[in-house]
Amino acid sequence: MFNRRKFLKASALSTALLAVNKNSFANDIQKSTSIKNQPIVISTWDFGVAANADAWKVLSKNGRALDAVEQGVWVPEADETNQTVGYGGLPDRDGRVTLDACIMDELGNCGAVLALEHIKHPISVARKVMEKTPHVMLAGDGALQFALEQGFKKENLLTPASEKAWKEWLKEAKYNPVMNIENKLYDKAAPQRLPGNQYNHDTIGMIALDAQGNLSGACTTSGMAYKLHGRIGDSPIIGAGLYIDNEIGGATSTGVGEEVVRNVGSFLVVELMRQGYSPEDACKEAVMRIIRKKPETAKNIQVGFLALNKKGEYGAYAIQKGFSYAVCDTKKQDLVIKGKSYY
Ligand code: SD4
Repeated sequence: MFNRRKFLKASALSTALLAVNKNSFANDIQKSTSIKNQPIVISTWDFGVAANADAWKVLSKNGRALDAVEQGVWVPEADETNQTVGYGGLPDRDGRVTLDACIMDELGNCGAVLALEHIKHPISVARKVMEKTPHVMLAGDGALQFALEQGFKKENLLTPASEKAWKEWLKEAKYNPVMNIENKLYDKAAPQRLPGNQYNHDTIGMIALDAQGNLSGACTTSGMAYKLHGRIGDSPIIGAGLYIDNEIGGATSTGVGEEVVRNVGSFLVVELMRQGYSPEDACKEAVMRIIRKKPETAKNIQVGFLALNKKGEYGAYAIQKGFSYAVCDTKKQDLVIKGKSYY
């Protein structure tokens, strides 16, 4: 029979245990941060290597993690051969390149732009939203107007290669937004994204820990190719595509954003690390939530999480095989790791 006193005693005990766990993790962190911090930067996909290298230029000079992540993700944003981030990104179904990005610092400040057009570096506009306005997010025309007021240049972001791919798609115009070619199902749907093309991957999410022991993160993407105009994924949503808590760690995601938003994925990963999960286990549990809720959907989509904790430990987990991430620290500058996956 249900015994209220026993129940209260048991829940008080588990709260106490939780408090002990939490404190021991906090103590561990304190110990590790009292040692001089080793900077580290991690980011999604193989193209993260080049992005990390630029972030490292900041971190290796004792620079701030926030500057490192902004500078790092500029690399894929400016790379026209990368058709999933920034300039050269594949357009929406109306042929418009709309970009999503967000940034978060060690103080919990954050900024984001949603469906921003014509600006090559949406991450820097997101940073301006964070630093120059009392707001967190600006969308569409308002985001563009703000960017122009801040001195950003208006550019055409649709490159001939992306325009050609879109026109190919228009022939059938089948509304089957494609993402993550490592899932074979998408090879047929997106023949321009064939394996072997090192730039055929998606969003860049980057997290850095600087020599002062502070964390920051950035996430930037052109989103789903041929999406409905105005569709927003997880990438510019704080808590979904990116989350940083300077006491615990940071997380970011890539893949089908709708499932990440439904589960507030990156926030979940950070909260699991707060409970004592390792970065990889936290990412795995966040992936398992998606799989448990929608096992049939999950079979055919990719979602990957990547996390870094305050001690500089990192890990990742994805639904499908093929998710990779790049790591750069004092020991190795161009490490690419294949993330573990459920399938
Ligand atoms: C989105 N999560 O727009 C992004 C796209 C992505 O790997 O990350 N693809 O839903």
